[in-house]
Amino acid sequence: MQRAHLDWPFFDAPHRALAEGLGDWAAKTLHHVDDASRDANDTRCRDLVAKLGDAGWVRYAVPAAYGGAMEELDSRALCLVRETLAYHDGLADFAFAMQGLGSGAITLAGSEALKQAYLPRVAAGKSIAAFALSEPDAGSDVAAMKTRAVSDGDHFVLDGYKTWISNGGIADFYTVFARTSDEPGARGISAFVVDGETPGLTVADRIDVIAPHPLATLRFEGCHVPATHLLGPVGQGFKVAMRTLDIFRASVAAAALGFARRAFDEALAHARHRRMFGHTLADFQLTQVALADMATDIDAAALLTYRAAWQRDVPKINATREAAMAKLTATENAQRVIDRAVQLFGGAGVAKGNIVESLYREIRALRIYEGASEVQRLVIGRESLKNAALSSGERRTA
Ligand code: COS
Repeated sequence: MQRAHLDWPFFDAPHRALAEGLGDWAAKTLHHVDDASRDANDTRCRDLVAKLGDAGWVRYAVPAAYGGAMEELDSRALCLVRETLAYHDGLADFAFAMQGLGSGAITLAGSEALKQAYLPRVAAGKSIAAFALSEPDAGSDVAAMKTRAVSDGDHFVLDGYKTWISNGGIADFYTVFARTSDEPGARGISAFVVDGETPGLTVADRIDVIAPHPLATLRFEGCHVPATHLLGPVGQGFKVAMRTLDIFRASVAAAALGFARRAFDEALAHARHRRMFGHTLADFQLTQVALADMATDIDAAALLTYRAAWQRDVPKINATREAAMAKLTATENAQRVIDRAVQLFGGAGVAKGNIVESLYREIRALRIYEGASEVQRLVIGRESLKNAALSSGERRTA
């Protein structure tokens, strides 16, 4: 994997050391695996969480006070880890990402007791995390969720369904969002930590997708969750979800970047060695045009991704718009890059066992989950209008 971008001014020395150390470890330890059965895939996912935990890489998903590697959740480190893991093994990236997304709301909004109880085990890879936001009738429109959490004093009682839950069925705990009041839209939603073994929480269905990973629909039926497991104040759950997504959306961009870089490297190697019409594939200008577009798509995605991460980490300016731009561009560009790689491979590009074939399936979901491309456009448009209103307001009051 090329590392030239590590010289960019977005990074500090610890980031460069992280990318190099993880890159060397991943090259020795990981590899893309095709189409395991559901059980084998669950087992591999559990093993990867443990392996990444033992090697210390999951520590980047948690702050230092709770067993993490860096003082605070560092977007650039999260992105570098995901980019590197995705390059080598999609399921390893998934395993790491879910530790971060599943525990992110605890880091951002959990009580000290919850942080102490959950985060060190997440960082060590000893506890598997999951994020339960979507519902059958509330995907992009999160505020339409129907799962209810009713207080009975010491507990909240949860009833409803959550779907498309990554790690559903194998997680040790879930960050669950549910409606605690009838206030309209986003206002009546609260966030909770729910242990996987809690009575009343069951797996209603497992979902098989084109790039297999643990995924399920969860059913909550009279599921009693201690009131102390509330994340942030009652009614603030929507904001907790959005703040969590603001961090992890940039890391989805980074994962897409890792997949794209891998496809590009595979395509370059293939083009340099594949002979046709008395030349190598790389000798044809048509091939060079394809490679040029791939390289440019990759750099554009990388610049937006690390700009968003840097903006959150260094000047600490709200990066909602920048993270949305990064996710939109990196996932759409990666889909194009991988598609071109498949085309350069010809028939071999769609054959099982070829890495570009698995990347072709792997990338598709990233344009949908954690905010579909359409939602990212909505976020970018709204933020742009908000900024325009703010600056014209400033001019009027100046
Ligand atoms: N950080 C903090 N607060 C935020 C925020 C953010 N990034 N985005 C919105 N909010 C706040 C708003 O400021 C608003 O607060 P007030 O009521 O105090 O004004 C509140 O949250 C509601 O915001 P908004 O009106 O924008 O919510 P909408 O219901 O219109 O939803 C979208 C906006 C579509 C952007 C949101 O539902 C979304 O991101 N959907 C995709 C969800 C997703 O990623 N699903 C995948 C799940 S993980 S696989």
